[in-house]
Amino acid sequence: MGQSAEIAAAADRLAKAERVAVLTGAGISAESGVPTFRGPGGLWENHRPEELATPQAFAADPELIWRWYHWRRGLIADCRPGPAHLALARLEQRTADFTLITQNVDGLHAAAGSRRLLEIHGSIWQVRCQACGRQYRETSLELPTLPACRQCGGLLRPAVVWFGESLDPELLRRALAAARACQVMLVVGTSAVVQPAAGLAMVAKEAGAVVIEINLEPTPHSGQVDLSLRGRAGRLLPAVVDGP
Ligand code: BJW
Ligand code: ZN
Repeated sequence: MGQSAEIAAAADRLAKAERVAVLTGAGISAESGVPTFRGPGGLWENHRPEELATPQAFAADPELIWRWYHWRRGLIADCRPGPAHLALARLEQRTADFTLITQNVDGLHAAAGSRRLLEIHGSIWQVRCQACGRQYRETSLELPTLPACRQCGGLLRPAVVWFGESLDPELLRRALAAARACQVMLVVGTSAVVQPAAGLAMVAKEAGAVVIEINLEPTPHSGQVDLSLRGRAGRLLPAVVDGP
């Protein structure tokens, strides 16, 4: 099948589905200017995400980790949702049962208008106090390198999920339920190596859903899904959502 036939097949499946789940990763925000984690340009000052995104790294050197997050918050603050984010917001409007599961912490899906949204790795715009546990939204780009809790002065951390930490059990429960119940799952812009997120696509597949992948590169999922579309999310997703 050529790519235009694949796009038409994907669009047809999606148009007929009443229950749709979507799993997104950093690739969907790449065209908005948000750096991905893996692949070209995905490194930060020669550190790998597996070295930075851990509670151990934060405990050992909170300044290093906060510098990474301050840098990313500054970049993301200038980014706007792209055509792929907007296509998912349109898809939500017309789909009776819809769940958007994102691994992204950038907030661009909400900015595009998505509401039935599960941010399973948290948000870069939320902080949590290490001392009193309070969590709140903090969007200032003028924070000190080591920001302190408004309430108790304790050390804040980004309210995101690091390696070795559990996902919010309620969000994970809802994500798994959506994966089990959907007729079509779209998997967009994720390298599909981080668990449990990546496993959601196979949960959907095993429960009988048609799984459609959109990615610039092949992933561990590519051989197992029903359709694997190779290219930019900003081009392919609007075509799949609105029809070619
Ligand atoms: C485009 C594009 C364009 C680019 N268009 N496409 C089972 C087996 C083995 C290990 C584990 C397991 N279960 C749990 C683990 C441990 C671990 C894990 O998965 N490790 C693996 C790496 C081996 N998981 C965890 O620790 C999770 N916690 C957990 O499971 O708790 C219970 C438990 C703990 C310990 C042991 C067992 C159980 C938590 C994972 C948290 C991940 N956190 C991060 C950081 C979030 C905060 C932050 O942002 O700072 O989440 S890591 C980072 O990776 C971030 C992302 O959400 C995540 C996924 O990355 P993503 O989105 O896929 O991005 P990339 O960059 O990898 O890929 C981009 C893709 O886009 C590429 O494919 C490009 O081709 C594509 N692309 N441009 C289309 N224009
Ligand atoms: Zn506090």
